[in-house]
This record gives sequence, structure tokens and C-alpha cells, in this order.
Amino acid sequence: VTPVALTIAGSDPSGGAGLQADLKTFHRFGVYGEAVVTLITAQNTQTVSRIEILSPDLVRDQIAAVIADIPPGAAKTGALGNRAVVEAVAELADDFTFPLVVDPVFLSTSGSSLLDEAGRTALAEKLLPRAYLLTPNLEEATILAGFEVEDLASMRRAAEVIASLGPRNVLIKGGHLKTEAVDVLLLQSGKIVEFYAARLTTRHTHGTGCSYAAGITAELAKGTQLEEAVGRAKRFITQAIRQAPGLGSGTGPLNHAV
Ligand code: PXL
Repeated sequence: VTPVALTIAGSDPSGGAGLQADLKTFHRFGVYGEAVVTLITAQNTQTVSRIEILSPDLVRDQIAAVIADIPPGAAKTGALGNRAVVEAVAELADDFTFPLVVDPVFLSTSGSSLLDEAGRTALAEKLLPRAYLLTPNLEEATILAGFEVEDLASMRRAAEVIASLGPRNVLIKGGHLKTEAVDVLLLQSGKIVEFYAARLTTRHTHGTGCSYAAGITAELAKGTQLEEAVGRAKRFITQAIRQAPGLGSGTGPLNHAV
């Protein structure tokens, strides 16, 4: 049977991040992709000029429609915009029979807010307890943990604190570390696994977080165990950054076809 993955995320018309990045990544992993839109951005590799968040009702109806007909083997959330959309997704997630990866997207690559303050609180209180995996970067981990997350030691501590918010597994992404790109995975068993990659010097990292979480989601949809799923997605994202096509005059996209 064809594996299926679902993304519930925002649109990036420049194609590097958001649901466009997720769909390209699903395809690259041999998984049929479905996409529910939460918000629409007007943006390019330089800036986000406008954001319009859809009504929670419309988000709910999209999810209900696809799940009733082509249920995915795994799903992920990206930008959710505001509290109402977070709550709509959380309510439906209660009945999900497949793993949910929550990428806590707070800011766009260029720094615009993709989830307001009330939305972040709702995400922590309502969505995280329903998440199989949470994938914060250092900045998001800092907000969720309540202390500065800036090196391997604080990543390990933050993973424990964030796990207490409810997600069964936590992956803190260290792509913004000054030394190496180390990611810390805290499994529900209590085991910590670390994934290393050399730090790449490039400005073309637009959509890295989305694409990494999408790769993990695709592997989970295929039935791959979490540790192996993260390892495969990490190798993909490292190659995709390394072979970025160099498009745009700002923070350019990755090569999703590696
Ligand atoms: O990479 C985070 C992200 C998620 N979703 C949308 C985005 C971005 C980053 O720019 O635009 C729609």
C-alpha cells in the first residue's frame, strides 16, 4: 500500500518553506502527500509581507475531509497562526489514530510571527499533550523551556523540561549552534540519542525546519521507528542544504530532490 502523510501548515508561495516544502519532502521520501492550509503568507526569500490566517472552521473541515477519505499514516503541524486554529487542530487530534509531529513554528525564517502569544500558550496546553514528537529549534526550545537553550548541555536539560509538557518524544534541533549541528532526541523511554552533522556555512536555509520535520513524518508514515526516522531525515536535510540551488536574493530554499 502507498504510504500517506498529512501536513497541516501555512503556505509559502516561494516554495521553500511551509506546506510546499512539506509536500516536496513527502514526495522525495516516496510518500503520498496531503496538505491542509492554516494560513497564507505573501513572502519570498527576503521577507514576509503579509499573513492571513484562515478561520478555524475551514481548517477543521479540511482535516475532517481528508481524514475521512484518505487517512494518513502520520501527520505534522507547521505554522498555525493563532489560538483558535491551534484549538481546532488539537480537538481533532484527539481522535487521530496515527502519530502527530508538532513543529512549533513561532517565527518565519525572516522573523515574522507565525503564532501569536495566546497561540503559543494554547499549543503548549492543548496540542503538546497530543503530540507523538515535538521538534523545536533552539529559539523555540528557549521559549518552551523558559531558559536559554544554547549548547548541548542546555539542550539536554530543555528536552526533559519540554517533555513534561506532554509530547511523548522531543527532538531539539541544533542547526543554529555555533559549533556543530547537533540534534538531541529524548525518547519516551528516557533514552537520549544525539545526531551529529558538520556545520555548513550557507545562507540558503529557508524552510530547513519544515523540511526536516516533514522527512521524519514521511518515515513515520512508512512505519519506520522514530530513531531511524530521525537519522534518515537528518541525512536528507544535510544533503538538501549542501546542494541548495542558490535561488533568490535572500535566504534561499533547499534542494528537496537530493
Ligand atoms: O520554516 C518555518 C515556516 C513555516 N511555515 C511557513 C513559513 C515558514 C518560514 O518562513 O513561511 C508558512
